[in-house]
Parts: sequence; C-alpha cells; structure tokens
Amino acid sequence: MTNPEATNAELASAYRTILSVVERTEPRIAEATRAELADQRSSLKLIASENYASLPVLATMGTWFSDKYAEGTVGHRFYAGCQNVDTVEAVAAEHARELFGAEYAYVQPHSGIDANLVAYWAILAQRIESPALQQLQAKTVNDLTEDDWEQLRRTFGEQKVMGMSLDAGGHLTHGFRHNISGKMFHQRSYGTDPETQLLDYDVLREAAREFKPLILIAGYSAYPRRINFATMREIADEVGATLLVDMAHFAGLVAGKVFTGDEDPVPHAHVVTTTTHKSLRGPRGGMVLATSQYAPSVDRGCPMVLGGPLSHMMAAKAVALAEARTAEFQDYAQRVADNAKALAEGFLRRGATLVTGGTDNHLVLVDVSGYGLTGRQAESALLDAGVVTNRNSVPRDPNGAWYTSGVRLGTPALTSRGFGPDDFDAVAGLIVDVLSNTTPTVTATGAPGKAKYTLGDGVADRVKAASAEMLDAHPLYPGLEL
Ligand code: DSN
Repeated sequence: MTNPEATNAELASAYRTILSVVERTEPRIAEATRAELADQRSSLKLIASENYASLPVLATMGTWFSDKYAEGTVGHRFYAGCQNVDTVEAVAAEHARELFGAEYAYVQPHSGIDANLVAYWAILAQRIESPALQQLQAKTVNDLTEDDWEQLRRTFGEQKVMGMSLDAGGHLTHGFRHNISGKMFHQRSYGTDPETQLLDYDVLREAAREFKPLILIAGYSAYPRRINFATMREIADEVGATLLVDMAHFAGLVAGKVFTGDEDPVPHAHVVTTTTHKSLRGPRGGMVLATSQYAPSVDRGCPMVLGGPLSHMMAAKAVALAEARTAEFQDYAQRVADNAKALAEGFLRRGATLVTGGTDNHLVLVDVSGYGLTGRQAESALLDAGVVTNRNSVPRDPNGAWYTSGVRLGTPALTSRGFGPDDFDAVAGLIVDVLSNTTPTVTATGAPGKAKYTLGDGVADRVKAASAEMLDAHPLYPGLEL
C-alpha cells in the first residue's frame, strides 16, 4: 500500500466534501454514514468475514463507472461505449491472475454466491451437454415448481455435489438445502471427526467413492484449520469429480503467501471462487479463477448467471488486488494468522473450549456451551460490551443453526488496524470476562432460555473501557475526520 497516513489525509477532505453535499439531498444518509464510521471505529470488529478496505479502494467504488452497462466480457459487450470498462476489467483480471498464479480470472461476480453460481454453471456447461441448460433460462427461478426441479435434475443426469456440512464449518452455497445449490443438485456433505473435529481425508475419500459427485467442493466459512488441496484433488480425480475450491474466507492468506504448496488451492483446483472483501481486504464482490479448460464457460457468467457487471466495483477490485501484490500485504496476511494463534492461545489459557482445539488460519470458533450459553446469548452479550462477533454452529450442534452453541471470531479486521498478538490475547480476556459474567434467563418452565440473558453489573463498561484504550492506540483511517 502507499503511505496510508498521507493518503488518508488527502482523502479526508474529499470525504468531508462528499458528505456535506449528500447532506443537502438526504441528511439521514449523511448522518448514517458518519455514524457507521463512528461505530466501526469504537467497537472490536471480530466478524471473521469482515475487514476494513483501504480508503483508495473505498474511493474507487464511488465513481461514474457505476452508471455504465457492460454485459458481456472484455471486447465482447452487449452495449456500446465500453472501452474504459474493458480497461478496468482487464486490469483487475491481470492482477488476479498474477497475484494467484491462475490461468484465468473472472472479476465480474457481485458476491460469493454469484461466483459459486458462475462456477456451477460453468462446470455443468463444460461437463454436461444438455438442453436443460436452455430450459432453465426459459423460466424465472421463482416459477420453477418442484416437478420442474425434478425434471431438471433428471435432464442434468442427476448431478451431485459434495461439500462440507454447514455445522462442520461449510458454507450454505455448498449444497445446503435452503440454498439454490441444494435444489439444483443432489448433495451429500462431509463432516469432521467426532473427536478431533478435524477433517478426516480417509473418511471423505470413502464417502466420495460411494457418492461419486460431479463436483467436490472444498472451502469453509467457519472451519478454523487449513485444508490440504493436493489431497482434495487426488480424491476428486479418483472419483472423476471437478474440484471446486471456495477460498472466500482465506483468499487473503493465499494472496499473502501464508498458504503455499498443498495449502494453496490455485495449483490444485479446476475452479476457485472467492469473495474480495474478507481477508483479501478489497471491495464487496466475488471472483472466479479457473484453469484454461473451464475458462470459456466461466467467461459466459454474464449474462448466463449474472446481471450487468458492476464496473465501479471491478475498478475497486483492481485497486485492492494491486495492494495485495505488495510486500506490505504479505506482512499483513502473516500477522492475520499469527494474531489468530495468539487469540486462540489467549482463550485456551483462560479455560475456553475451541472447536478443533485451536486455529491455523484466520478464525477461531469458541464453543460457549461450557459457559451455559447459546451462541445467540453470547453474541448479544458481547455486542452489549462493544465486541462485534457472530454466532455460529459448532459440529453436531444441539442448538441448531439459529441459536447455535458457538461464536466465530476472526482477526482480519483488527489486524488491518494494527492489532498485534498481545492485543489479541487481551481481546480473548475481555471476551472470557463477558462470557463468564453472562447468565441465561430462565423460561417459565425453569429451564435456561436460548435467547435472553443477563450481563453482570459493570461488565459492559469495564470491557468497553479496556477496548477503547486498544482501539485508540490503533486508529481506523487515521487522519480521516468527518
Ligand atoms: N457471510 C459470510 C460469512 O460471514 O462467512 C459467508 O458468506
């Protein structure tokens, strides 16, 4: 990155001007924008999928590229006048290819779900020749009946996907029943070992041999460990599956060369999808990387699956990817992983239970059942104390996906602010303070409830005061005063 302090100072007056102009049109939006910055500055942001993009990335989103339609792809657009969008898309794709060592990069997806849909359709289009692909386009998804879906599945040849189960840390787009991926495909999920809570590749291999998926999906949003993608590819090859890796959560660790060799998905997977706003610290959006075999089908993502590309977001992706190609970003990525270890050790030292017993990526999953709490109670009590997390299922969670028994924490955002291992150790202490001093409210039957709770007197103030010291020491966007 360029000198962030100097850049922030230059951009500060631009943001002040923009907000004063917005204020004249819709003051509530100017006020909410200022309030959001104040909130983000004054809370411990530990949501594992969130980060703080640089001001140059944020500023690049707000331009007239937003006004341009550009369906199609570089050099082949359905609209005239796309020469500058072509430049933006080509530069972003070039950075992505070079950063990740990918044969092909597609930077149009608007989100991670969109990137996965592009990947699914590309894999189907590449591997299956069927009129069903056209048939689905003739109707809108909302018009499809269960019979239509059944018909489509039959025409697709009963295609199957296999991904990590939601409660083991997988993502809903990997075949979960309430996501389109669980409707489009027959799906089976793989979990983790009941004792170690780690992926067991031998069990996975056996399940894949039996199920024979067309697509084997690797990737997670709440599994605190690294994956061996060489082994995943071996399994995929053995059963004739296409290996799709969704690296949305750990793309920053791949970009920053923390995950290399067998832990780098790009040399091993046929198709890799990601978001750009999590550990990669870019604008909100998605991206697909592919081998040249799959590139022609991925390249048809718009209009096959996607609406018109968001050219202003592709421009911001290009800036973020350029930042991710620097030595500073590699240092950042290493600190994300080191800080996660410090956070995990801080919890273990204070007697907390962590799923898998620790972490070797950017996230930690705390099992809060030992404190007598559900994930929902823990999440709410922590928020009362200015600690922003999200509740998450733990493997074989008795409280299901709504209340859950876990809280997921990630280090990417606070590492962007400059927090180090000692800070994260202290953060673990603050969280344990809140969890140990929260009691579930009992229901009318006398049993502990799942949502309501009481936070002990003075705890929120104590934790907020300690957080404020750390947050002040690591200011967010220093120099930017609105
Ligand atoms: N919503 C993202 C997360 O929090 O992990 C994944 O889609």
